[in-house]
Amino acid sequence: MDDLFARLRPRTVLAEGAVWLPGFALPEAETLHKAITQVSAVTPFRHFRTRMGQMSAAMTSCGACGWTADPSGYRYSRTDPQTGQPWPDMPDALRHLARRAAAEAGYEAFDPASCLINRYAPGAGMGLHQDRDEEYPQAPVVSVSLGVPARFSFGGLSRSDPKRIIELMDGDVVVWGGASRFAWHGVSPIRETFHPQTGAMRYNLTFRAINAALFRP
Ligand SMILES: O=C(O)CCC(=O)C(=O)O
Repeated sequence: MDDLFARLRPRTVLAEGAVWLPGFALPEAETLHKAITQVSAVTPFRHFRTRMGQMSAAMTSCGACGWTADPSGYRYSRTDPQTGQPWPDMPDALRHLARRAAAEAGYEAFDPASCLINRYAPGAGMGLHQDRDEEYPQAPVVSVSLGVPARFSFGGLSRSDPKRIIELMDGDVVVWGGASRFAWHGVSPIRETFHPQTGAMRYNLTFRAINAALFRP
């Protein structure tokens, strides 16, 4: 049955430098859920408020720095503005998974400095955007999906470029770097459905290498 599923959802190149690895993280799902629980017990999920309004996905981070947002902009910081403490270390299981996925997609040297954890309740999504805050274009973004499915749009370097729309399932990984590092992408509002481990929620882990000169206290 698993083999059939893998054959129906094969490894897929989405664009030059961008690879979709269906089910890649599934064997580690249990460990990943534990890691999310541990991290969020120390640095709770929160909805950042930006110039555009409150983000619908709740977020937290682990690693040497974490992504934060407020009405003045977006940045990576060494400490969580909510707790005033450094972000928790990135659990080894997360780092290893990200490195293995990057290598599988052709990025052997990837070493993530940060893991952003997004939690989507039904109706939450993420508008089309590019990941530009890292200033480390040589490293890819590694994105791991857990829980209920999501419709993911992946386009080109211009906002108006045609988009590939794929259904990301529990355990799927997408890696984008090289010619696709600044591809526009987004997540449609999550539909009301159920997953045995996450209930109605979807979690997404995005791993990134970041120019350390940018870290703010
Ligand atoms: O949730 C996802 O699949 C993508 C998340 C994302 O685009 C981001 O964190 O920048």
